[in-house]
Amino acid sequence: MTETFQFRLLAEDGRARRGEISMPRGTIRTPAFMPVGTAGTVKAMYPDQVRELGADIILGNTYHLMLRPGAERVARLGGLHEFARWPHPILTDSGGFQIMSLAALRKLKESGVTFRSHVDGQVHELSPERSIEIQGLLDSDIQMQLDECIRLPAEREEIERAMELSLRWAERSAAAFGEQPGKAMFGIVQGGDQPDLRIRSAERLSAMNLKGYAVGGLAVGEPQSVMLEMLDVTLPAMPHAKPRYLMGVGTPDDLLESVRRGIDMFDCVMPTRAGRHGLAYTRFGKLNLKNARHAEDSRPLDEQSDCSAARDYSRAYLHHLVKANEILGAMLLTWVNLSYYQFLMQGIRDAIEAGRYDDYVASVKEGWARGEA
Ligand code: PRF
Repeated sequence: MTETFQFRLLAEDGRARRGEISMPRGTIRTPAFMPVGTAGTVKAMYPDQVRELGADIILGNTYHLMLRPGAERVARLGGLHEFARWPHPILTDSGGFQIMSLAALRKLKESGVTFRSHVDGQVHELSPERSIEIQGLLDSDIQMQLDECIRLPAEREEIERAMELSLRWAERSAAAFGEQPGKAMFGIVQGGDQPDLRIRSAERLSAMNLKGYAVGGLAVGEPQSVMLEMLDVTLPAMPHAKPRYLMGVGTPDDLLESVRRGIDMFDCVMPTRAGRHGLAYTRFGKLNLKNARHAEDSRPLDEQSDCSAARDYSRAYLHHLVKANEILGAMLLTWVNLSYYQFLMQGIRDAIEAGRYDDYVASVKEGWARGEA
């Protein structure tokens, strides 16, 4: 641990990177997967359990926490780490993306965005400055600039307008954040599926000399091939010596392919949300526990897993819990999925260090293709 935010590259294999972010609340081993704790909880998991699986950092959301219980209230209660009993690093998203997907009556202006809360219908305003203020009240370790993310497909003019607005908001967010040695504010590259806009966004953000950079506006309706092409053109235009975070991604295959192209950090609701919907991710691929073929299957999901939920409970029992809508079903499958995601990240980090990343990816995909034992 260090007094200041620092990123070190420890090993590289092709474009894949193995690194370490050090900050006062802890060290983040990269490539890292950040479980999503939207409302101050990684749904269906105890904080200690999340930590034990190997998560060095979790994600929180400005949008949800500003509406409920309110940023000022969290600050009065000692900040988000104390409130949620997670003493390790927290990254918070800035709110723009969640407003676009959840809030009603959104109005976007140069100054910021006005919206109606999905909780109680109250009208709120979020500007780049207010977003950074809220993230500060939460005491977030890695804060994100306010940006505008456009769903794909979209017109080039619309993508360009949102990208340019996001660049101006990056300047304002950076000014509001100021100098905070133990924390970081990341800029967000936008530009949709337009290579030249992606490069322009990456270069203009790079010139702002921020502590880290995210790639936003992907996994928003385009095929995986387009997302990977955008990473191919965007990442070389981003600073080599700073962390690179791909927002809201993705499937296990997305993680493998994005790390191959130089991504260091991810967050996604996929393992937690899928767990609450009866889906399990394992070394053998994705399984739907709702399926009747599991009803009398006494085998566990993966008898060799380090995760008790994957090793010690039968598929028949998990099937029953999911069918009966029991809380324990969501808990066990969320545990299985986060365990698999962290297992995958550990494998990724080890393989890069050993200079065997391509072999590792091939062997993981072979396991998925072979299916269950
Ligand atoms: N911007 C922000 N948060 C995000 C995204 C974005 O573009 C995405 C897109 N995949 C997920 N979360 N601020």
